[in-house]
Amino acid sequence: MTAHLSPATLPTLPQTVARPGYDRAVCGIGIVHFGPGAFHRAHQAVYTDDALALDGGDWTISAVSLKSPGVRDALVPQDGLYTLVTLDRTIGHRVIGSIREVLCAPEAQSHVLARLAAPATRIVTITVTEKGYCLTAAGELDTSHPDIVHDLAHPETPVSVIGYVVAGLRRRRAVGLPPYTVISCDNMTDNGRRLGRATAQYAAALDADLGAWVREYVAFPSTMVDSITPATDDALRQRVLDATGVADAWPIQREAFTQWVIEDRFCNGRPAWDKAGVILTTDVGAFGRAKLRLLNGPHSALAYLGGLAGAETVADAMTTPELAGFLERLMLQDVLPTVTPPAGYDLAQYAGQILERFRNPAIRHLLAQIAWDGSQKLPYRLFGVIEERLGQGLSISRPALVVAGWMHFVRRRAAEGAGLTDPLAPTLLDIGGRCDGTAADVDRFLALEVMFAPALATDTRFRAALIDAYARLGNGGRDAVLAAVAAL
Ligand code: CS2
Repeated sequence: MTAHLSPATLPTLPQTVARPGYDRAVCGIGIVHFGPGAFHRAHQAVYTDDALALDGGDWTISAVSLKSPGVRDALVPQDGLYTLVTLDRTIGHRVIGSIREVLCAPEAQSHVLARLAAPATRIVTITVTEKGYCLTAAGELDTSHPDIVHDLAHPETPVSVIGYVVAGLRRRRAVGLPPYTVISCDNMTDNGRRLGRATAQYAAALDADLGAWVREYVAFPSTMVDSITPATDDALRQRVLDATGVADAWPIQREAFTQWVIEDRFCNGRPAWDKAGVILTTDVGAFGRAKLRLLNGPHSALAYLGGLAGAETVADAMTTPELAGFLERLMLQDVLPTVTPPAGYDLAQYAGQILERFRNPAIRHLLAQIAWDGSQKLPYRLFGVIEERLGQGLSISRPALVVAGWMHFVRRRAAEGAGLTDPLAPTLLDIGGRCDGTAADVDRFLALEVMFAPALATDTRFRAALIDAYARLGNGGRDAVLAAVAAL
């Protein structure tokens, strides 16, 4: 019979499998994490695992899913343990122990709120993806978002992450406890500032004094997070079973490269993340913009243009010379000049390293995964580049081709009757269904106010570049797309 990963089977693992270097039983919970998907378990939980091994402390994690019970069901029987596989020239296997509690919020609401209000909780970290923050295109709290409408009416039984964060802060303030630091680990420009502003707006809508207290006492450091983390698949589960001899219900895979930069602003202590390789700095914005524009933007470019051209994974797309050439030109000629390098950074080298990471043959990173939530991702990844280039009177043909690629992608999904993973899916599929391949399609998309802020949507140069790019992509089929990327 197959043995399963658990504290009892840890000692039976082969020596080649690293395991927690600290006594899990004595390290209390100090962090509540919302959104324990693959990225959290590949990234923050791993840095915390390292920090616990190096420095100890009560900094283990209570991992809270806001919707689905899947992670809880997989990890509770394993006492929170899971295997991390790093895929590079050599393959690494390691069991991570920093998650000590796994909750599914809708089924454990009072437990989650009590955990947030506990004196020992000193940090809340968040990976809920761009859409989970309920922000408008202008970056304000979207008070018409159904989850926010719900939470403002029922603040003690929230459903949104901001609702939970504030419900916990409110309880702490009521009993005179200090707040926790709240750390967004999602791919958004100035993520801490945006989250801080939206949280204070929400708190003030409930109670003006609470809003003022949040503004004054709660720290929302901005972060830059980076590690390519393809979704878990059956091949990974089998790989883990073969390498460790035990079955893991939800192992995680990622590249060996990892980076976490955090603005050094905490209001209630922190683990020894610095000893674990986290960069603590006063200027995280430069790191964030460099990464969003040079890694995530090009990733989305491959997702839409590569996907239309029939490639399945990032590495596959990178073996198509037309796509790889376009990507390199996009990064070096269009994006790079808009990025101010963080101190000590050589941007050309950074871009080269990213291209190398995209080529990693050990990783099967599905373009379909990156294509999710385009309406949420593209503004952070690409629109800043476009706006700055327009501001300087520079060409935006290549970035516009990526946005037009997304439009063709939506159109194709609608035509095929296939679904879309995007919070705007119903609207997008409706637009896609009405597309007829003419310039009018571009206007249909540009009318999406939640995605295109007015200044951009009404910029005639942007519209003209999109119409040109949309036409260059023809019917959106492989030949047309490869010809279009090769020509730019
Ligand atoms: C990707 C990111 O899925 C996506 O949209 O661009 O998840 C990317 O792999 C990570 O940000 C890398 O750090």
